[in-house]
Amino acid sequence: MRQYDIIFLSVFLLFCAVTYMGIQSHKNMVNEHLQMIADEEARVERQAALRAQQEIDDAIEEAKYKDNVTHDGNQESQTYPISLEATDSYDGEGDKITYIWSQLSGKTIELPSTSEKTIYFSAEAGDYEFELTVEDIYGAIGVETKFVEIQAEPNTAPVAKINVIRKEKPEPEPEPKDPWDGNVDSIRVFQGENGLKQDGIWGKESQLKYNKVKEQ
Ligand SMILES: [Ca+2]
Ligand SMILES: [Ca+2]
Repeated sequence: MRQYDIIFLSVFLLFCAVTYMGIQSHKNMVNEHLQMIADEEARVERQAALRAQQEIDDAIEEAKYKDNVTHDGNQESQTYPISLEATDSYDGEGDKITYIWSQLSGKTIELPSTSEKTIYFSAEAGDYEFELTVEDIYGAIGVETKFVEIQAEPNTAPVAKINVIRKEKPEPEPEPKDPWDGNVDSIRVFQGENGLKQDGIWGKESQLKYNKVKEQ
């Protein structure tokens, strides 16, 4: 092979190698770009799904009946009185309708009736879901569910405050009336036991002594 041919062949092979590498590099770039598009589409889909779920959650929150147990100064009572009313239910033709109540979620409540137009019961704090089914005489039915959120009895902690002042413990107020309803004999017995016979019928010393004895 002539020297000229060798040079030409070498240049050609180098050209082929560079071209191949260029094509591979381009393919890699295209693949990376396609992957980025796929990732972006997946991200958009995830966000759309999250938004849709959030809208459902917001709608449920908005439709919820919310209230809390009334503060009544008794920590033993933690229930909330509830009435579920179907009074706004109606039939387009004015057909007679029947009512069926059921509880779908939440701490189980024994409903006093499942077929009255209005039912009453008490529930503890928590989340509940109730369902009302109305049925006309043709067997056609309408259904509505209602979310109820009852929060715990509201309560705040008491506030502790200390005042420091210079003051001696005051003497207890004397009991002005004797405990024997003026029975002099009984008063005299008490005074005799306590060395107070010189204190009149029910003097101040007797009153103070009686208070001290009562405190012991
Ligand atoms: Ca209470
Ligand atoms: Ca009807």
